[in-house]
Amino acid sequence: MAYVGIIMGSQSDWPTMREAARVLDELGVPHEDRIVSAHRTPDRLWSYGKEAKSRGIRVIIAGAGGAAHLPGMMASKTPLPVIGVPIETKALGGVDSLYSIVQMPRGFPVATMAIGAAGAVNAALMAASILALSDDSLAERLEAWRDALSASVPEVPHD
Ligand code: RP5
Repeated sequence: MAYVGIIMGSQSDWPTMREAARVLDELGVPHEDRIVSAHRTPDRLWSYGKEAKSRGIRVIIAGAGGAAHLPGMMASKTPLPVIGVPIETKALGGVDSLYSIVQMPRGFPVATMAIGAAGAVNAALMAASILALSDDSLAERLEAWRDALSASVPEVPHD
């Protein structure tokens, strides 16, 4: 059963959102990956939001670009924590996505990450850290992942 739902507004978001999927795979966190567009498939958004919790999903990662309404609409529809990933855009560099996702009205939060691939990776780590609160084995794997990243950073720069 998937614990994390990775959703995105378009197939074109997958190269970014796949980074979240990759990190969840590394951490052994089961996830499902779906295209759910706030504008093009609103009925799919509605039913996904209505059913995610009862299907066993615990955290939703939502990536969208431009007029990026998917994370916010999903936060309105589900009590689950929603982590938003602003997709980088050609026209405005992803600032449009960032502002669309981050400026939620009070009452319906979206935990908004950085623009692009860094945001997708961090969304996966944030989802994992939420799940790790009630999963000691995952907490250990997450700590090891972080330690490995720290160990990979050289102390001295090289040419
Ligand atoms: C948004 O529109 C999607 O999240 C995507 O980032 C953007 C462009 O979508 P495509 O025109 O590439 O399908 O809904």
